[in-house]
Amino acid sequence: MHNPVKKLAAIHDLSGIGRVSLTSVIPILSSMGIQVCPLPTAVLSSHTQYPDFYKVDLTEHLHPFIKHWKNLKLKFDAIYSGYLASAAQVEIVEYIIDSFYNKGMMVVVDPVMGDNGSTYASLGMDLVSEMQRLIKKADVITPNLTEAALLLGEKYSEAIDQETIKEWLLRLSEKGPSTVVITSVPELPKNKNTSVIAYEKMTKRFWKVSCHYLPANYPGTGDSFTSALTGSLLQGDSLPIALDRAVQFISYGVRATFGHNYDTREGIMLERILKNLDNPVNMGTYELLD
Ligand code: PXL
Repeated sequence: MHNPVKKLAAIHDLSGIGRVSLTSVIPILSSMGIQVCPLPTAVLSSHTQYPDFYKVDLTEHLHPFIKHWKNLKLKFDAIYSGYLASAAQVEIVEYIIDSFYNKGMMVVVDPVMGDNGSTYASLGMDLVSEMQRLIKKADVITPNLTEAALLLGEKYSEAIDQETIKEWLLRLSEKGPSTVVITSVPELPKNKNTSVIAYEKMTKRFWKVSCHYLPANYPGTGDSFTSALTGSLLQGDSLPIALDRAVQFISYGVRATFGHNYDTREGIMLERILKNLDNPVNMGTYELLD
């Protein structure tokens, strides 16, 4: 059946505190006119960067959820996975992609595993090898620099040059995805700018969007970035425009939050900036790299 409103299956956790995963994915994509159908991988009291969080892993419940969805004969315009609570969930995500496959469906995999050179608490290293397999089924992947290094078995270093990033993008795209976006790439001199760099296999083009770096670390910005990027692509934008919109949205969120004396673990104040998703990109800053 045709979806008058585009329909997206969102396979992420639901964390009560900290604006990560479904609490970012749902408002962002809904604001962009996309229907989000959540398939929660886990329910947590907060994200895992707070001490003493409580986590309920939903691995054993996912197949019955999917069975019901299959009976409903749903057609998804996109499947978008993020934080998986166990390595065993990778196989389940692969099953969902195969079960709901239709021509024209976009598969977005954000291989959420870590940031700033370390892996998130409560995730095992067995997730890494499983995630290396999952990205083969994706059209779009959005690892941050830490996750890109894990996927390629490379060492994480903040002092990475652009040529190496381009080589990593090519190597990741050779595994399957037609679009690879690496986020949180520090630009030298240190702490001046941060950028996202992307490769599009069809056009063989590399794109870069930079923004000014502010010295604060907000959990969930990766989830918000990939959600805004996915929404933009589903709305029909080109990759560089989608990158621009997503970077501008996150920069705006960081700026809206940074001036307040606020617990950074709560993430960016999404509620204040959701309306920006309606704005056109008026001064795009994307660059085409040689
Ligand atoms: O934003 C990534 C993320 C998603 N889900 C959970 C997390 C984190 C990062 O800390 O803990 C549960």
